[in-house]
Amino acid sequence: MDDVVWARDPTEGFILGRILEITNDGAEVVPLDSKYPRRILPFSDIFRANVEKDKDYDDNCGMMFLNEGSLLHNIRVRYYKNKIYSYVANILIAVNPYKDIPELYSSQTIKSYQGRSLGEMPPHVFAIADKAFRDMKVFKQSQSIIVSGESGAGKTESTKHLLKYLCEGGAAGPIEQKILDANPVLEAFGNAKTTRNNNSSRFGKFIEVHFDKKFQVAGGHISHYLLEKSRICSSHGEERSYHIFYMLMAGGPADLRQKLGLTKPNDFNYLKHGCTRYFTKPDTEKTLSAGQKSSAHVKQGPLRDILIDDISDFKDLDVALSRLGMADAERFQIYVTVAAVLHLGNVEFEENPEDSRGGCKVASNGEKSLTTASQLLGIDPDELKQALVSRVMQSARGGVKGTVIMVPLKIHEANNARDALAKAIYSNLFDYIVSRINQSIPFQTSCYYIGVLDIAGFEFFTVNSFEQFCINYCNEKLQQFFNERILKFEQELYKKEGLSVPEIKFTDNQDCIDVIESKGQGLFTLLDEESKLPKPAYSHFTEEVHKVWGKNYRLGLPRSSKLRAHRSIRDDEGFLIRHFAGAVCYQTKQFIDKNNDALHASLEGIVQESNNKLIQTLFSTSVAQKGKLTFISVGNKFKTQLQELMDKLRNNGTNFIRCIKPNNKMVDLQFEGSLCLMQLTCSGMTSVLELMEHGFPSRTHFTELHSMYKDYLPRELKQLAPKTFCEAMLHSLRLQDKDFKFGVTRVFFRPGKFAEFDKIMRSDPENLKNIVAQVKAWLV
Ligand code: AOV
Ligand code: MG
Repeated sequence: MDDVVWARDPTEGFILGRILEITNDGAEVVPLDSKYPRRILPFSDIFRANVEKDKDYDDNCGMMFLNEGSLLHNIRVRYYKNKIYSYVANILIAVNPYKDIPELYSSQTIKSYQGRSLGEMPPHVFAIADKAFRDMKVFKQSQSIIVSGESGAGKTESTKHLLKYLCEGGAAGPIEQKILDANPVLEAFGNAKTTRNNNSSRFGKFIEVHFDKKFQVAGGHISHYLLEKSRICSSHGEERSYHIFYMLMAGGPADLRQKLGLTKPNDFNYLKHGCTRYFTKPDTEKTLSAGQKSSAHVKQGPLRDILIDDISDFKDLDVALSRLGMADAERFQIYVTVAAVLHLGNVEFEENPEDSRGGCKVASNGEKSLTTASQLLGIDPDELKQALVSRVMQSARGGVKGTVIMVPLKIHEANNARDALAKAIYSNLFDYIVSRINQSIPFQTSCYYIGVLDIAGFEFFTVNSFEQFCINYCNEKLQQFFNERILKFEQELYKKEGLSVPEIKFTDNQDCIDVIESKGQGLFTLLDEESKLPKPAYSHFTEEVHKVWGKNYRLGLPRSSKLRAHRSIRDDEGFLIRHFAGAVCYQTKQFIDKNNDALHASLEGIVQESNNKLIQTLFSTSVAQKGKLTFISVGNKFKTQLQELMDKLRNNGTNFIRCIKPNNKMVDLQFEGSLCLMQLTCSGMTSVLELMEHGFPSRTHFTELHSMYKDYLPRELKQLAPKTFCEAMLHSLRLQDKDFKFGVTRVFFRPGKFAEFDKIMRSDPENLKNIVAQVKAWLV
């Protein structure tokens, strides 16, 4: 089989074949399986293969040939054996199994990973959690675990398992329980069913678990990023809005629903254009009381996803909120606020024939909703009405103060004002809930923390808007950090330590980041400048973008306008960015709206003066400046938050988990090769593998190794200088010379070899005696 190669294939990713003939710049390959056609491929699409029947590797670096073909093959073979995890050196690859694998996450399994080096046990998220925990202790440094991958790849599930490991490692005390309780709450308010994932997180989060000086859990902190606001006011097709809306209607007690005027999703404008089903697990249904069963809207439509269960999720949410310290009254206020958003959405407008300036009024079928919404929000219905259909402006003429004038709004303007209010209420509620969770898990005695980042991966859809722009910018930054930590750092280290390892090429993406965030003229700045103009227009913004960055390689015209090469840009278009993971066209149409967090002043004023205390609180922050501002930049806030996050990540030790989605159908046992390969490439895994083929992925300072193991040895050996100690140890063990190398300050191990070493050191005392004897012999 030695002439067998991996040949690139558009659907499988790679298939096995034999080289028939070498051509000028490639070769003709005949696939082993005759169902695939022969092909002529460039050398960059052909890799050496060494396929042993049924064999797979825990660490992809353990294979004989490290290349894209063998990586994909190993991951595929393992996937079909239910081994969803594997390593590329210290990076964990996790393939979403889309099914429960028994025992994979049991408490027993958790125990079996405690205190074990990476590589000693089969690959697992628990192994990464334990590594982070041990690194925190040994290096006295906070740690981050960066979980990435595209929508539905399994980031949030992995995050939950990591937190469970960190919090349940000992006995889960009250603080640990609260950190775990945060999750159902965040998911209820921040997750939704999309076409890609039935439980898609529509926000990013960084969850810190803080430890005291005894390395016991001391508290926690959650930072959240970019809740998707457009979803609050609309959902389409098979998608839903945030789970909480459906949970309340499906699972809320009858008297609560009655007080809140909640009927069924179909009755609400914000929900009715999307999927309006509730989800219930088949077994939950059996346990429902007869009364619940007969209520018209409990059983709607087929049971599509047993993982979402709106009825039992509501119960879990309610319990979690109360354990987090939110008593009955506060929880009630939260549900009131959620319901208010829905009623607000039902306030419709129609032309006002009595208004000569083309203004509008609340339509007759919207009056009732207006009243309900006002009641729930604790505000006067007439004032709300007034604020929705008109806008107070200070005339520029007329001296210092200016004259206050009322400008009537057109129907679409009133719709926008209403939606802006609904979005502000809901997203402020989300902020509030996160801050309440944070209050209940304070961390005064913290010394170090382990932070888990769960944020959406690179996105490119048919239409990409401001949300994709922000998330892809974030991924661009994270990719740079990954390159910095793994690739650049690796090369520089080898060089510094005097190890000769060939240079690896990777594209630095700083130039792309510059286009987006640079101070004077970055896209975020251009957008903010446009937003501050008296009459901002997306077409003008788009023009500016091309004027400033048109000559830069990273920026281009969107595909559709490229076809009409020399015509000017049409105003429904935008720009294209060549990201590290591929080119994406952004449609700028809604950039200006989506980038603005400000409510118009009259609306802001009303909610601030609400006699509902929660509503008042939601709008109490920065009262002073906010009331006057007409523009609050979403992009700028995100940029700042991301900078803070990057600063944290740079100060911490790092662990990466790359999640892979095996198919788009959300089913088990289906591995689509090319889809997986693309994700491996986008996440930088294939470049890492290339680097590792020649490298030494685990390394430890002599002093660290010395302090880790000195206690296993008799006193006379403990006193050796760290470097001598390490040399003596390694040469005395049965490790082969090619498996490790001595640098200037550290010892380097080939993949998996450090675990072997660790195992020998921690083995039984008899074996240790042998080692001591060998060390002594080596020293003389
Ligand atoms: P995501 O967080 O990466 O997407 P999730 O973690 O929500 O993806 O995973 C999506 C679904 O895949 C889950 O609801 C589970 O049904 C299934 N799944 C994921 N990991 C596992 C696992 N280890 N074992 C069993 N099933 C799993 V997004 O939030 O959309 O970017 O915005
Ligand atoms: Mg998620």
